[in-house]
Amino acid sequence: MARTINPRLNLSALPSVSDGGAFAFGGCPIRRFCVVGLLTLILPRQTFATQNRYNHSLRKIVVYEWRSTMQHNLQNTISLLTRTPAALNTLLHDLPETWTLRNEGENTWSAFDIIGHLIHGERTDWMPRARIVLQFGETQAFEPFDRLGHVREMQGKSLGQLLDEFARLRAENLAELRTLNLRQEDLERRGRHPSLGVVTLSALLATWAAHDLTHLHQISRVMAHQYREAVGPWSAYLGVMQCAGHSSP
Ligand code: NI
Repeated sequence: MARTINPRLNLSALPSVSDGGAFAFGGCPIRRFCVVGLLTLILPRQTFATQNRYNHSLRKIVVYEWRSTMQHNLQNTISLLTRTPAALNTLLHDLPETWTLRNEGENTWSAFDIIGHLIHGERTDWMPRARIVLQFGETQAFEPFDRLGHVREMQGKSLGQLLDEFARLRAENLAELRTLNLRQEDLERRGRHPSLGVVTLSALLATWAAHDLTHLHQISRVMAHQYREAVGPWSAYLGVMQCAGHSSP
């Protein structure tokens, strides 16, 4: 039977994760106490076996950080795309409208607008374009995306209805994507974007996932903006308050 050890003893032997700032054990004794205390609560009786697994996971994190980016992987894309509706629902459903209907000023979007935009993308962008690539290749350009299409999607609907609609459309699209059983040679097929020119199906699907993340990022920024004055001088320490702008829709 593996001997019980104190998890605190091995933390100092870990690779340079603590130097990367994620845990920051070094600088602040209060924070160090809190982090170690939290770990002690979470991991009350670590064994060598579990400790080794824990260290192995941290080593993997360090290795991932060394790599700049990952190649497109369809299963990883689907994993991300599957989670976005629930993430948005958890954050936004029944949240007071003062969070969800406010924007960053004239001609900017609220969280409500952004969900409408994501719905419009499910209807007109990702899978319709994937179908065009598979059917016509480069010979038929995609329809230009309507960046104001969300206005029609939102009319007369509550945020709860929009979140439900987004979840339903996303589930339908992912069911269709899985049914296609795309192979590597399919992912390398090329289509024609009306302004970017030739693009691959792989890049289109990777963009679908990154587009979710860009709008999660935007929602975070729009909502944080509402407390720009409320946080007072702390705004200088909040990265979300320093973000200069969002990519085009
Ligand atoms: Ni967008």
